[in-house]
Amino acid sequence: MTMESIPTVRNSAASGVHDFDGFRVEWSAVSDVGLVREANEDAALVARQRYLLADGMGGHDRGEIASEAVLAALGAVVPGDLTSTRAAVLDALDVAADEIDHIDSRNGRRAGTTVTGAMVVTYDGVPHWLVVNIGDSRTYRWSESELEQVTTDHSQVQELVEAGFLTAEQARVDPRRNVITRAVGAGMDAEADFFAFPVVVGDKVLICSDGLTGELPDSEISDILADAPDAAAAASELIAGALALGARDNVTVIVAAVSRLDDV
Ligand SMILES: [Mn+2]
Repeated sequence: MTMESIPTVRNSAASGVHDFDGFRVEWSAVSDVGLVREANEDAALVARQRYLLADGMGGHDRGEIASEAVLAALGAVVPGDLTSTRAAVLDALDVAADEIDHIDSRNGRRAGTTVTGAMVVTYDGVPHWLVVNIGDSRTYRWSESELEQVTTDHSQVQELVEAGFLTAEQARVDPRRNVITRAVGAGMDAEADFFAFPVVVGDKVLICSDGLTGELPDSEISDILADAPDAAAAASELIAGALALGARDNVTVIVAAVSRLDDV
């Protein structure tokens, strides 16, 4: 048996379709270095029923190695029912954390990475999105023209929002917005949050790094998802929107749009 080798998307774009259980997921992933950073420490990985994104940190290639490591570990999880997939994701995160802890850090910061994304699993026999998150990359659900942030950021400014000191919009532009409170590696807490919701025809799932949400407010993200004719157009317009506003960080997006297989 040969292992499926899944290339990551970094400084590149990829798109395709996955069919399962009467549904079609049309997906597109784009990862751009932005206009200020010299290296792209973000990466995305898409495989059947797996839509994953990581934003690495550490400098001197360490961020790239860390994001690559967590995506390789999670990309190897074969989605099944919700409970077993969740357990497999936790095991894969342990493997990745161990690997990232061993990345050389003699001349600088310890390597680490955020990770978020969605896997299609079954729950009570019904296809569901299982969303995982560590850090301040985000997974959103766009449903019936409404954009909902599924994940909760693990960041200092999110804690200030929850304590009532900042509004979400103030947090988005606050100078402390890059301070995260959980990560895989970097000597940080790597506890993962999980969320689940049914796969619904017409929904779009957006997975993105903070390089998108630091530039574009949710209202503009929602408009782009509403107006774009397909997943590839949505992904490239989101990236273009961040670039137009200065793209001070790496920008990576995955858009996954659900349709009924009978309709295509
Ligand atoms: Mn970032």
